[in-house]
Amino acid sequence: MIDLYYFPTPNGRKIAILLEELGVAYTIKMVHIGQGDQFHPDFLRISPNNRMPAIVDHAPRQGDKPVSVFESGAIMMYLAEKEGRFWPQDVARKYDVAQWVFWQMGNQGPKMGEHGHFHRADAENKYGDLSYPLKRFDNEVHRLYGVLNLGLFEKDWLAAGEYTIADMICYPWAALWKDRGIDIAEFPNVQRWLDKLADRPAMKKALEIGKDLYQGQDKLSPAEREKYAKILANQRAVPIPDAWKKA
Ligand SMILES: N[C@@H](CCC(=O)N[C@@H](CS)C(=O)NCC(=O)O)C(=O)O
Repeated sequence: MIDLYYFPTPNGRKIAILLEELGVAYTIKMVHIGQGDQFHPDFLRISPNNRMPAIVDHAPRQGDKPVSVFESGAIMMYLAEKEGRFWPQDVARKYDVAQWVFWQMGNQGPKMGEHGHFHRADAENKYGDLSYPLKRFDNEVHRLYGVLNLGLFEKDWLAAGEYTIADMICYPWAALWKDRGIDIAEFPNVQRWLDKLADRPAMKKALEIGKDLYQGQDKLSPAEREKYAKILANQRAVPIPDAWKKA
């Protein structure tokens, strides 16, 4: 059984999509990041980065100790490798998939995350002139849709000639084009790929999980947004939790 430490954001959804596609049994452990659950000492043991998603696998292939993994890219590789699906292991195709997983983790996720961060900060109208970071991240997000569009040229899937974790990990952020001021008609290969993925039953099921709890910061009331911002903005290093220290 897999425990999925989850909150309904694009990074959380990546893992729910893969688990639904795999048809593997899992339990959702909600990590309410707007209420600070990510700083609980028990969760920090699993994910010292105080970010979800994370998993604990109670039935690993080797040994009898539960295995925990944080960082969505690593989690997807772990699950795909364990189940022997959605990640071909011959060297050429293995790294065709890996390069897109790394691209997502190093580019699409962080840049779209910062894009949202600075646009929200600008809307608060109290941080002075943010025109440079806004321009920087508007350009980057546009560039990254172009990268996906190139990657999908005359192809159904991003990598390995089949549906893999590369597609699953890139989908949840790419699907947010409307909120990001992107005209998807500019990127027809991405549009075609998004439409095909949105139609998959596993995708539909995964995207429903936790929808009642949260649908993005833009959908929060001003009071709720302020509550989230208090927890999510201005984070600094967390000391070793007292609960970790031996009595
Ligand atoms: N690189 C990480 C990013 C995860 C991430 O940023 N998660 C956010 C929600 S989308 C989170 O847990 N935030 C809690 C916080 O900022 O304290 C991954 O891909 O797993």
